[in-house]
Amino acid sequence: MDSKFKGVFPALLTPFKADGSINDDSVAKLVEYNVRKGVDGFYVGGSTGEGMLLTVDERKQLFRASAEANAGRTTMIAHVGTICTDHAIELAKYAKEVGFDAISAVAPYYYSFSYDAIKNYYLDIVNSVDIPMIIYNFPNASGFNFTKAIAEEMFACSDRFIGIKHTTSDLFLLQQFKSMSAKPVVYNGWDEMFIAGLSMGADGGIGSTYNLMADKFIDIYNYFQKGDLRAAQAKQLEANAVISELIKYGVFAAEKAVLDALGIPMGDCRRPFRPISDEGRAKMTQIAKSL
Ligand code: MN9
Repeated sequence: MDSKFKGVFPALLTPFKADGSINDDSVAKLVEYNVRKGVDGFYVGGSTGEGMLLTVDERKQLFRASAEANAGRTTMIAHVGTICTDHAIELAKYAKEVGFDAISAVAPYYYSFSYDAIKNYYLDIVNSVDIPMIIYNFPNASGFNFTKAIAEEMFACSDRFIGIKHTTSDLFLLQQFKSMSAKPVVYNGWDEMFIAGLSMGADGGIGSTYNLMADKFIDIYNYFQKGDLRAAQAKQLEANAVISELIKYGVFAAEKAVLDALGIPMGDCRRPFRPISDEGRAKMTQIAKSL
């Protein structure tokens, strides 16, 4: 596996201006802020990035703005998943064109598509563009749970499948993915369990809370690699003290409020997400000072 896919990847938040359009300027600031902290790459336009609430054109705008800001310094993964295969293909082609290293997609949701439909969705996407694909396994959101057997079967169809972003607390399954003959790169999806995911074999993590505290996750990763589990655990507990507050107020809106307080204007989340409460914003301003 290519080592550029290992490590700590913020699931990039998408900043909006007051009129609701994407704020390219803040995309650049947020990318810069995290590149300087030493992240290994970015996962753009996924759940955290409100990808499914953006138009296809906006998703392209986000890919372009983030790739330009990154300027080849770290590994870029574009989330192109949607329920419409044609849109996903259009996004995948665009991601490749603006320099992304890989694409990723959640399984198509809402219609309870058959396994055959889901498999062909992935194959249609990977056959449309010659960059690697990282499957996004998020059963709570997509309604479809990859098993090791299903993943084996899909990975056998194309060597463009290189990894799995695993957003469930089933870390036995994470380890089972790691034991596949295709040797996929596997990312931990719940930030609050990063050290646990690493213990079960994760090669890194993709997370929303990394946007504002990547340093803590880089520390967890590095301590873990050195075998200093006590120090890694202490950092995880520090991160979790923050995460437990973010979750109370709506995680993405709360993360945006912390970044606002740190000087990167993020705006609200897109409707139907609700804006953060005044109480939540005050709390996030306090958290920003503590970081
Ligand atoms: O991409 C994120 N997943 C979702 C990963 O938000 C669905 C996580 O980073 C969580 O936001 C985070 C807080 O629960 O672990």
